[in-house]
Amino acid sequence: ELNEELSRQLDEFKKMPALYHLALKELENKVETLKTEWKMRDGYSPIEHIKSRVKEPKSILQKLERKGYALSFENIETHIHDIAGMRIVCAFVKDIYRLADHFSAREDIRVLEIKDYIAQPKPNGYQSLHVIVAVPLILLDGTKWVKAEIQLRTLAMDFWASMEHILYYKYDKQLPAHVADELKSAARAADELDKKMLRLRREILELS
Ligand code: 0O2
Repeated sequence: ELNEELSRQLDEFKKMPALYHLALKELENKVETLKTEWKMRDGYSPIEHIKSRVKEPKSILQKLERKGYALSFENIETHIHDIAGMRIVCAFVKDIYRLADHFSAREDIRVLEIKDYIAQPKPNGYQSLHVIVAVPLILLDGTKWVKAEIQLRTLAMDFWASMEHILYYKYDKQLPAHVADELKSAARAADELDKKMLRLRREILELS
């Protein structure tokens, strides 16, 4: 019986990367369509760029352990939301919320959870809107809704998060206090830059 369960779990593990890749492709296609449509209609798209990735098995297992769950296929599916991950970088903060609202209104995307680290940045200064979604994959046995995490950020937020990622890993997860303070102040500077660009945009629009 144990062997049967083990072999079922192994089968599920083997299928996993392909399913998440396919779900990401479906999601990419939806977002590309939006981007093109926006460009045709308004002359510009609020989506600057898109990046997606499937989480490495090693990182999935590390995250599961960090969260305190036993290793099983069910625990991975239930508790790890970002196996399929997409990052959408936008020009302005309001574009981020516009996109999130659009996702919520669609029938071919289920919004499961929204974590608003823009309204409430993380203690280290991290800002992004995380939208956990499920997208339908039509398989031979029927429709399977596959989870994905969409991180929506402005260019300034993305710049900060990318730099923080580099610096954080360089210090092997132990940041000296003054570096952490400087990083937080850099996050505030990024936020100021976003606000300044928004003010400039308003002025420019008023000119035309
Ligand atoms: P990687 O290597 O980027 O994939 P939970 O809400 O606890 O169930 P989770 O997934 O821990 O789940 O939540 P959270 O906080 O929404 O973070 C998910 C992802 O957001 C992270 O994935 C990062 O990609 C990004 N992120 C969150 N906080 C920070 C931060 O302080 N700095 C940077 N640069 N990115 C951050 P991973 O798996 O941690 O990492």
